Amino acid sequence: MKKIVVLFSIIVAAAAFMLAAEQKENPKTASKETSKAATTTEHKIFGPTELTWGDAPPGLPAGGKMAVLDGDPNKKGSFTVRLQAPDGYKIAPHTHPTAERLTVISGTFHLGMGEKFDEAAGREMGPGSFAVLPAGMKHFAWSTGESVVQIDSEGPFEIKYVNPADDPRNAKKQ
Ligand SMILES: [Cu+2]
Repeated sequence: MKKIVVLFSIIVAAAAFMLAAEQKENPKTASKETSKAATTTEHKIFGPTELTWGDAPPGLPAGGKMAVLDGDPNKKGSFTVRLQAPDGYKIAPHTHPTAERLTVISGTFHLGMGEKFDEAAGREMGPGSFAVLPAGMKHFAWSTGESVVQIDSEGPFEIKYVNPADDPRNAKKQ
């Protein structure tokens, strides 16, 4: 009986030692992972006021703000961003090479399918509304009042306008 107790405590001690060693190693591997980004390795919690907002990427119309919550939309791998769209913000018909998942956080966002911008063909999406758009599906969107939409997708983020004249990147070149 005594032998079993001794053996058991040795096992427990060894396990505790191994756990401690692993915990010591972890911060190193975590920082290595974040430097090459793209994969989710970090635990993060953000309150709605703790996001860092910047201008939306040049492929989206001016006036939009974007916050990166997870991943890096410029790199390969999953990412989560939020887009803050001012009143009247319009994104002309376009496609993405990967599926896009949209969740409305606040305000009223509208989404329509097809290659022609047509408000009558759009669907109003209030807070809590969700949409998934398969890769390559033509769609357009607009905002009435200021809205915030969360986008979950796979990077690198790309947007291809049905009509190249709608691409704000082309307008900048002229
Ligand atoms: Cu889109």
